Amino acid sequence: MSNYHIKHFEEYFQVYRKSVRDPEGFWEEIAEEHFLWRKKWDKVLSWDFSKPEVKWFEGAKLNITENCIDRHLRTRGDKTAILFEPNDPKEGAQHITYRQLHERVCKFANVLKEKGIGKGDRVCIYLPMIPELAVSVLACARIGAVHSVVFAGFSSTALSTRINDCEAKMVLTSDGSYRGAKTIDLKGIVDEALEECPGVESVLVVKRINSEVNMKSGRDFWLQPLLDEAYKDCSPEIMDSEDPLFILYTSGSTGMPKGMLHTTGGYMVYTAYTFKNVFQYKEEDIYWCTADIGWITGHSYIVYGPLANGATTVMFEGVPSYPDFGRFWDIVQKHKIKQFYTAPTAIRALAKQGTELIEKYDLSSLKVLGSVGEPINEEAWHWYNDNIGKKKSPIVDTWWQTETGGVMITPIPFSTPTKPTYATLPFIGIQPALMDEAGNEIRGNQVEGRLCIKFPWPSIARGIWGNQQRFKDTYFSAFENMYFTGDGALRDEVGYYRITGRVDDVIIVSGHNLGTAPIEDAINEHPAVAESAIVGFPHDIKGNALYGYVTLKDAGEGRDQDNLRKEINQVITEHIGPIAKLDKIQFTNGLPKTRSGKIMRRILRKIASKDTSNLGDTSTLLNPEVVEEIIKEAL
Ligand code: 6R9
Repeated sequence: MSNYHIKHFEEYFQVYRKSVRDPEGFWEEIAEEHFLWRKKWDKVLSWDFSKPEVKWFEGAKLNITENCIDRHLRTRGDKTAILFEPNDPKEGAQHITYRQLHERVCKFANVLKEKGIGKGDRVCIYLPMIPELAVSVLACARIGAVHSVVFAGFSSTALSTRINDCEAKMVLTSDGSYRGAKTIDLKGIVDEALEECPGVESVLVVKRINSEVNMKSGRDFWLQPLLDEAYKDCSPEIMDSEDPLFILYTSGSTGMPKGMLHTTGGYMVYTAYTFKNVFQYKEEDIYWCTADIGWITGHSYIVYGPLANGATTVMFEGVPSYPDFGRFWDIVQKHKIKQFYTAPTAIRALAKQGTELIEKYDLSSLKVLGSVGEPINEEAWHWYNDNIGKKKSPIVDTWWQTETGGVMITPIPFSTPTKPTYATLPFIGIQPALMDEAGNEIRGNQVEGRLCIKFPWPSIARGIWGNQQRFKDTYFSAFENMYFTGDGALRDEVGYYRITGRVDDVIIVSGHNLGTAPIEDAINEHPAVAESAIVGFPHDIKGNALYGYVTLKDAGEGRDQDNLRKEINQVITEHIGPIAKLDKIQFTNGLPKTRSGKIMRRILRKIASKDTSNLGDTSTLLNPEVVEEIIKEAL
C-alpha cells in the first residue's frame, strides 16, 4: 500500500487513521519518500495554538523549485509543464516543457538578482494569466524572495495598500492584459498605485498587448531585453523549511486585508499530496484549474501542487464567455482535459446559457470535476454532474481557505461516494471539530456547529504579515486550542460534512438558527431564479427577519413580481419550513461580488438594514455599479 496515492475507500480510512494516530510519523514518511531535501529535518512538528506557533520539518533545507522543476528534468524534461491557452483562441496554445520552464525560471531569477532582489525581499506580482506569472512566482522562490501576487483585476488603491503592507521593493507587471474583447491598462494602474508607494525601487514590465505605456526612467524596465542578457542557469537558494514562501492577501470582515504568510516545506508537501489524491492525477493527464494565480487556488493548484507532481497544468488567460460561452468546453475538447476544477459561480453562469453550446463539444476526456470557493448549491451540482460530467465523472467539492493553503474537506474521487452539496470527509491528516457557541465540541452525527480544526496540518498559514496579534485574534481565540475557520458546517448521519456558509451569515430568526446557504439553495430551485443572496435585518418581534436579493433568469422577465414572491416563499416553505420564509424580496439585475466571485453579503446586509451611510470600499468589487442600483430600489 502506498500512502502517497489513495485508490479506494478502505484505503482512505486506513491512511486517515494512521495520519491521525501518528501525524508526525505519517507526514515524515510522505516528506521523506516523495520530495527532495538538501538536509533532513531535526524535528517533524512543533506547535502551540495558544501562541499561536506551528513549525513543520524544522531544520530541513530545500528549495521548492528544485522539487517543482529540476528533479523532473531527467525523466520529464520534454513533458509539457505549463500549457498556456491565450485569451484569443486564434493565437494558439503554447506548450512549455519542464526543460524550457527550468531555463525561463532561471533566467528570470537572474534578472531579479541583478535588480537587487535577494532572499527575504518581497516582490509584488501584478500580472495577467500569462506564462510570466507562473515563471515569476517560481523565479522568486528560486532565489528565496517572497512573492505576493495581487490579482490583476484589483484597483490601484487595493494594489498600493498591499504593496505598502508587505513593503515590496519591486513590482512585476505587463503593459496591459486581455480580457475577452477588452484590454486593460495594467501599467497605468501600477503607475497610479506607485504614487502612494515610495518603497518600490523597480518595476519590470512584460510586453503583452503592445500598447504605448509610460516608462519612468530609472524605475521601469522592459523585461525581455533583461532576459535576453540573463544567464540560463541559477543555482537555487537553499531555504529553511520554515522560511517564508509567499504572502497572499485575503479580505477580512473589517478594514485592512490580511496578508496570509505561508512557508516552504510544509506547504510543498501538503499541496503536492492533496493534488495527487484529490484529482487522482496520472502521468499522462492534462489538468486544468480555471482559477487565477492571484488567488490561493491558483498558487496551490495551478503552480505548486501540480508541478511538484510533474503534472501538465493549464493556464487560461481568458474568460468563459469569449469568443462565446462554449470556450471552456472548446478547451476541454482541444486539450483532452482530464481534471477540470472551477467555481460554483462559473458553473451557475454557464448553466444560465443552456446546453446547446455544450453539445457541440466532445467532453469525454473528463475524469474528475472539481468545485471550490463557496458552497455549491444543489441545482448547480446536478447541472455540473449531468451536463459536464455526464454522470460519470465524480464531483470533488473541495472546502478550504487561503489560510489553510490546501484542500481540507473533500471527497477522494473513485473512493468517497459523493453527495450533492457535501464536501464529505476530511482529507488525510485533517481533524475537524464542530463547536457550539459555549465553546464545547459537539460530538456525534447529525449535528451542526462552528467548524474548527484541532491539530495542525503542514500547510496551515503561519501568520498575518506584520500582525501576529490579528492572526491570534481572528483564528485562535474563539475556541481554545483550535484553529477557527469562520465557517459553519453540519455533519450528517454518516459523518459527511456540509459547509453551511460563513458563520457571520448565520441568522437567528425567532430563536432559530438559519444558514443563508440552504435558503439560497432552495430559492435557486425555482425555475425563474438565477441567483440569490439572503441577509438578516432587524425585526421588532422576530429579532431578525430575512431579506432576499434575487436575480431572475430570462424566464422570469415580465412575470408578475408579487406572484413570483409568493412562489419563492412557497419553495422555501417546502424545502426548509415556513420559519425560513423571506419578509422582503428585492429583484435585482445582479449581486455585488468580489473578484473571486463571492457575494458581498456585508454590503447587502447594510442595505437591508437601511444603513447605507458607510458601505466601506466597494471599488474592488467585480460590479460596483449594481450597489447603486440595489440601494435605489431597496424595499
Ligand atoms: C479556496 C478558497 C475561503 C472561504 C471558506 C468558505 C468558502 C471555499 C468552499 C467554500 C463551501 C466549498 N469556501 N470552498 N464553502 N464549500 N467547497 O476559496 O479560499 O478565497 O480564502 O475562501 O470560501 O467560506 O471559508 P478563500
